[in-house]
Amino acid sequence: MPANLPPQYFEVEKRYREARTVSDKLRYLEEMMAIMPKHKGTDKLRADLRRRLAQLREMGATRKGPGRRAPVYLIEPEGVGQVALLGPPNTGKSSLLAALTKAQPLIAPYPYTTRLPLAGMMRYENVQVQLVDTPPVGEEYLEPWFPDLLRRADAWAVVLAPPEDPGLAWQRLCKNLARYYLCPEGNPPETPTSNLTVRPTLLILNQADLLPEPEDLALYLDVLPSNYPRLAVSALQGQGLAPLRAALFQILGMVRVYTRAPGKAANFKAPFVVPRRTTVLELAERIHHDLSRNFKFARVWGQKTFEGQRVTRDYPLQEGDVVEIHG
Ligand SMILES: Nc1nc2c(ncn2[C@@H]2O[C@H](COP(=O)(O)OP(=O)(O)OP(=O)(O)O)[C@@H](O)[C@H]2O)c(=O)[nH]1
Ligand SMILES: [Mg+2]
Repeated sequence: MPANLPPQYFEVEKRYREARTVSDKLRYLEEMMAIMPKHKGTDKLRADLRRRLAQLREMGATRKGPGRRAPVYLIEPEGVGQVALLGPPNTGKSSLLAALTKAQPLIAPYPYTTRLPLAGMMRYENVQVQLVDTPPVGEEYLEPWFPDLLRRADAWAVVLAPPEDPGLAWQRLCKNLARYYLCPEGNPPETPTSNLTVRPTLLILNQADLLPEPEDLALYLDVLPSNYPRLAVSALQGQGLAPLRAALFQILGMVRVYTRAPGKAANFKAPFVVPRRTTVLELAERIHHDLSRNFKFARVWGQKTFEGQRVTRDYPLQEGDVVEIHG
């Protein structure tokens, strides 16, 4: 047995042995490769895993015809948007993914458990948001796919936890991200840089159950910058998860609108999810080209003031609007 295999290797290996599908087996083998330390003692095992990977890939390829399977870190976007969960080690990123979606990530009391990203779909009322759990961001070098994954995400949710000072952890994280030209929106680097990837960001203080006194909780939250949405939650006890679902949708900057045909009721189960400030004409264009070409006016029933009022083509849609387009 090669020396120094970390405990999570054996957990993943167990899942690998129990996996029934080729794609699950592939996923766990890739995870085992990522977890395994690279030194002389693991050379033989590494070669053995590589051989098994090649065999499995071949099986996968013959089953699905030509073309290679995409690597696990290329996550196909699904749902109305993708939010990456990121942060320092052991804060509960994987626990949150497990609490909010049906995904089953590895969760363990030691740091650096997650080695590869894993996606899950989170339901929020009538929409699905894709969450991606990621390996921890520490001082060390990030594998190239990691910043790429963060660039492809629509928004980021930073997961912090006591007892570490979340203000300091946040500053350290921003510094680490800046090395890869990644910047949470509203926190520009001191030296202006081009090629920055800026993403709307939500701050989550997880493990709030460890701070049962309200004043302690307030103390921890207050050190986080107030220009970001800040939420205290507990993945373990399920505290604050309903507002977190809403916040994870809202950070995407989208609104839900509903269409109705004249004289018919709107279908509230199937919203159009469009970026904030989308105009009613842009919505018409999205539904059908003819609808925008023949656009005359629209009627809007809104949450606040509108009750079937006529609006012009440049009316910016609001969350919850019901729209009737007249051509
Ligand atoms: N008390 C408490 N413990 C939690 C909570 N969320 C997670 N934990 C525990 O914290 C430890 C780390 O959880 P993970 O979900 O693996 O954390 P992670 O951020 O994914 O860790 P890495 O992948 O290593 O970065 C586990 O022992 C969890 O059971 C929480 O809300 N409250
Ligand atoms: Mg994890």
